[in-house]
Amino acid sequence: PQTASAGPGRLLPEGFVLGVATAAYQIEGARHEDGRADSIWDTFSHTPGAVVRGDTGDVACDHYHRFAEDVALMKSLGVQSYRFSTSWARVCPDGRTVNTKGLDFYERLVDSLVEADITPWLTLYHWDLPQALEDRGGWPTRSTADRFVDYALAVHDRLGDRVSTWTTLNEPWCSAFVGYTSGEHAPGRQSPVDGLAAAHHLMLAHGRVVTALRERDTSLRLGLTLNFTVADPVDPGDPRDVDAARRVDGQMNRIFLDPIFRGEYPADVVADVQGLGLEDHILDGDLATIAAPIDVLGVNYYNGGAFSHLPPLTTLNAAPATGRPTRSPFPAADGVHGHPRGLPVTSMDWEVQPEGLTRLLIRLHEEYTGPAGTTLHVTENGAAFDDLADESGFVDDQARVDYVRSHLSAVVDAVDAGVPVQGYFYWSFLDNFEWAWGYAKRFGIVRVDYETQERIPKASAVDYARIMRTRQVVAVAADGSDEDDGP
Ligand code: GBH
Repeated sequence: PQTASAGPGRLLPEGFVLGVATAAYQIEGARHEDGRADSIWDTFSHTPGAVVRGDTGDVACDHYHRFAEDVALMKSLGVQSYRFSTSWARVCPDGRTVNTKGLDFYERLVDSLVEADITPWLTLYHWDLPQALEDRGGWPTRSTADRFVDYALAVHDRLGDRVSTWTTLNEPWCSAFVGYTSGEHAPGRQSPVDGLAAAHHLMLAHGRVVTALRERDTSLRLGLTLNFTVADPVDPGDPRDVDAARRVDGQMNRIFLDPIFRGEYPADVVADVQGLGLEDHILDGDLATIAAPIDVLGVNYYNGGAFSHLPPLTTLNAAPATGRPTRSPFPAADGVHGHPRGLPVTSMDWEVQPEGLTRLLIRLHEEYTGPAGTTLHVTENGAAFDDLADESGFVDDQARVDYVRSHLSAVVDAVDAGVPVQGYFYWSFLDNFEWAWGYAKRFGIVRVDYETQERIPKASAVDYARIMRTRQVVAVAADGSDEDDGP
């Protein structure tokens, strides 16, 4: 098995937290209930051609009505912490006015988590901007950051006494560059200029909320989640390939890491995007605000990639969900191409490369979080596979079992190397609305039957429950060998 190098059992570090993650638009449904108004994802998913098969989040997993059942299932599996997001459009439907009924839902959810002894981990923004704010310019407009502070404080007013970990943004790279530059996600704009403006205002919104929450309560654990790729040159001896990998690393990873941990945008990225207006948006004091110290960096890791100046011989990882024309998410990486390396891939066509996670965590610690005294959590890691359910709805997803074990083992490797990684959240608890792919891709350890809304734990949920119970990444047989090694 992929985990053989880990040695029999492989214990998780003491105090290491295991959890599961979701996001509001992907699971809640209840589109217009109790005063919720549309977000950019409602508008986008209802736009013909934007999402595979025309799927929308109108009902999704109906979690809004089934949260108690979902929390009970988490508890029965032994989940220690639950990472979820609040929907801005539920809490502030017009982008400004607080809707107490929206907050009531999150209060019910948090109370049931606390009651079940599951630690809530709250994300304020997982891509669902109120449409009312997009109509006023969206993230490329500076005032959206002001509205974000008002919204964050309203959520904190209600839940600050019961939630101790607050992360501002999930993956601002996706919000900015998949939403406003490639156009594959809501709101579907296709502009490098808008993407860069959005990125800066997202960062500003993050820094302002960290500052405001810190002023209110110094005991909160504050941070944000970034998505990372580990970009390798196809030919490390070819300077043009090295430059291709540098651009991807710069425009996906360092464009967020450097302002947060060093108070400046990386000079090479600034040079690459010259003429696209980034500097026009940086006002006095912004960089200091963005660099407000954070306690935790959430790391979302799915895959790395090899990049070259040469086009690949076969196309891979290029097909967007719907075939709708999109552009590159990178504002300044023309002529940069991802190349398949012959690694196994998931049904998203993303390469399975657990050692990339070890390298990423070590690098983050050495270059960014270590010097800043910030700890790390893997806030997302997971895979979609072509799940086949039997008549009872059970999915024997051994590929996902291996995926989780090998990536957890990669995290333990990083801990062994001295990186303070304190937890791991599997993405996702439930099969759910996978953005432009709709319900066509399933990431859950729990299967959702979208006809009946039945939840059926997969083999991967059973194995994850075992890991949470035994604290061993790999099951150990009585003779001390890995159980799956076979005869
Ligand atoms: C996360 O984003 C989201 O937070 C979550 O909502 C979502 O459901 C989940 O992942 C699964 O998609 O260039 O082809 O190698 C994923 C962020 C960023 C991961 C880009 C893949 C590179 C794809 N993605 N990344 S590729």
